[in-house]
Amino acid sequence: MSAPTKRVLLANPRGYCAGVDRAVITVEKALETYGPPVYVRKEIVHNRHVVETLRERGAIFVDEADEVPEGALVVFSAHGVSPAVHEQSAARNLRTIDATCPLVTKVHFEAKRFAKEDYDILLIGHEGHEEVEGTAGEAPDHVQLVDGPEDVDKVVVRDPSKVIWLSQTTLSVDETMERVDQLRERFPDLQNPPSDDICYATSNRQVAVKALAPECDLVLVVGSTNSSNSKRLVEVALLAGARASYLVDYAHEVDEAWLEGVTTVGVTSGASVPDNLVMDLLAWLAERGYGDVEEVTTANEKIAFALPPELRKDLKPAR
Ligand code: 2E7
Ligand code: F3S
Repeated sequence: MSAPTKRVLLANPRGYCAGVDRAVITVEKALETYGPPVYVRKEIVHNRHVVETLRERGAIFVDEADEVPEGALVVFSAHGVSPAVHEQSAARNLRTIDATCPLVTKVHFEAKRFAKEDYDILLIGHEGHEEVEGTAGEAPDHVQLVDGPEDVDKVVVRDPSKVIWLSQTTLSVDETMERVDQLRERFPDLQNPPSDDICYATSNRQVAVKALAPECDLVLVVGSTNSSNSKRLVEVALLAGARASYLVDYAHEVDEAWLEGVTTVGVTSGASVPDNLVMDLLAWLAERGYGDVEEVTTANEKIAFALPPELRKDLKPAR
């Protein structure tokens, strides 16, 4: 009997979202326009390769604004910052460019609006993640973080008829809905956000990996270990029926033992991952007999965001 044909199912959409594209171009254009050094508070996006490449071009990554020399230029990462960070930066006379994704800014507005209306805000998200710190920082007196299922019982609200949930943009859609159901059992009047906080890119990448996972013996997700949305893709793939799934930054991190007995390999990547890393992985797989690649398309993304206005005003017009 002949061996079954080895193949790759390649998820589409995968990789860069509009917010990442905008944030990475922001740092590149800031370097071109003002010259190095350009300071960046936190990783501009959670991808090792992107950060290392920008560092080589003259970006200096710092953890906090107080590490930036007085008067220097700093870019805020795509994950957003709290008002306290804006204040710290103003106190040090920093020139700032805010690369916060507009879809995160939208969640910040929601937090501010519902805090002003004196709601208790239940923010579903991962403790310690920069995005959650930024959003919660908009209304620290009104926001309670709900991370795992065990946090639901710990929530204390002042008025159960005035409670709303908001979320981090990069969560598992299904897990978040489970958490909302659990919260609603405790607070039947719990209000939904005015629009989805989990962004289009997060949910589209999860839909795509779900579509291919049941056919896969192995799903490889390209992404970094600190990338929330990339990690979610591994979990979603496993829950959708992939027999195994792993996160790798680079093709060379794939363990050849993972391919033993594998006919179909699914491939996708997180929203912070440049597609050349996926192409490298496809080449690596082709060298091992997985040269037949079929794309599984579940959405056609066309969204793009304008660059931050504070950068745009200094850009030379394109000829
Ligand atoms: C900004 C936001 O950089 P990432 O890997 O970030 P996560 O939040 O998934 O760790 O991906 C792009 C991105 C996603 N969300 C950037 Cl708020
Ligand atoms: Fe924005 Fe979603 Fe990307 S929040 S940075 S579009 S993953």
